[in-house]
Amino acid sequence: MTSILVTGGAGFIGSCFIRYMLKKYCDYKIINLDALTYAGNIENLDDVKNNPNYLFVKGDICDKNLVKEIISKVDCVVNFAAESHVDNSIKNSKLFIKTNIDGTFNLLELAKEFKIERYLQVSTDEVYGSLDSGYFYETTPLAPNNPYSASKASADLLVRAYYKTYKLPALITRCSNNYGPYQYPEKLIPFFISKLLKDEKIPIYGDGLNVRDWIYVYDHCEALDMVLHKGKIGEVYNIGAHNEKTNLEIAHLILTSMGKDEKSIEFVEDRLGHDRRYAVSGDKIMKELNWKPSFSFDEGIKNTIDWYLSNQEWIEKVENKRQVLYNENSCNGC
Ligand code: NAD
Ligand code: TDX
Repeated sequence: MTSILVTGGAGFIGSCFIRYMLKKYCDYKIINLDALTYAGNIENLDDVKNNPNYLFVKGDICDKNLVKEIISKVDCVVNFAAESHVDNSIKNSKLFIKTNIDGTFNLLELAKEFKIERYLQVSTDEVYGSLDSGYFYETTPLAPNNPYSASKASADLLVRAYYKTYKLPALITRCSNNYGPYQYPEKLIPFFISKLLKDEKIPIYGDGLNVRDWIYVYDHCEALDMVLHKGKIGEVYNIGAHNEKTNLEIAHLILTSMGKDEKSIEFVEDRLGHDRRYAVSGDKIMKELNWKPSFSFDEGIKNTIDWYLSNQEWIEKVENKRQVLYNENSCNGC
């Protein structure tokens, strides 16, 4: 394996993965195909843009001709590209169906045609739905509860079918909630930091007791590298770090770090179909691939909050970009 197509590499996790891979494997070539939606920011990879082993291509994973041209030049594919925000999917799910399902289908078809060595689908623990106690295992039935997770589960099923039917050498990972630098400030942690920087209140959905299982983005990328190289073809691997926190716990932690108190909290209407708790078992990847997370939650969250506080220009820039794209795409008078 020497050349990899990474899709969605200008986003939060994809950019961390590309940086990680270029640093670790100095003989690998990486092509980053990204449509640069509001969530994609090419400057996230400024530090590697002159690396001779890195090439950026602006484009859509649904574009058959473009993907064909790129796939014919690589050995493997790692698919991060997705619409990734649950609240957006609840407002309008159309783009989620297009990118997350049609886009994956396009990649799978071409990966089959060009006999790709390995295809890795970066999925999420949200496909398992919600659970009150215990953990999601790789054998837990899929039960997605919102349009985002339904689109990711659909993509997972297509990947499985391409492995079973065509022997496409595919793997799937399902990771828990990521946090870290460069996450678009719509997701809980950067959104709350961005609000507090503007002296605004932070909106907690419902009672704030929903639980998420947090993993530092670097650890996720390390696990993806492990699965890509050593994972057994056709298998699913959960990735998690056993850091379960309620949203209120996360809110208090951020408030304290930023010298604020609970007067900055505002309880708002609950998210529709709001999953109560996610918690993945990482037993399989830990036992079979000998992977475990390196970052404690305390260390990871400190790095993360420090990064956003030192990179407020980045927050402003990406928030402005969404506004510009929104204005360009909105239809006057129709
Ligand atoms: P993100 O929204 O930050 O990045 C998505 C990237 O995909 C952006 O750069 C965007 O421009 C690009 N993109 C979107 N549509 C595209 C298209 N049609 N063609 C090409 N590029 C396109 O998302 P993220 O948080 O980095 O998540 C990456 C992947 O990991 C997603 O597949 C997501 O489902 C999965 N995942 C995320 C988390 C999490 O906590 N964020 C957890 C588990 C799994
Ligand atoms: O303003 C908010 N207030 C609030 O209470 C926001 C943005 C979120 N929340 C709650 C909803 C969730 O219980 O915080 C929790 C986390 O919300 P998100 O950051 O939107 O993440 P989540 O819905 O858990 O999904 C995330 O993890 C799985 C990612 O966005 C997905 O891409 C990933 O697959």
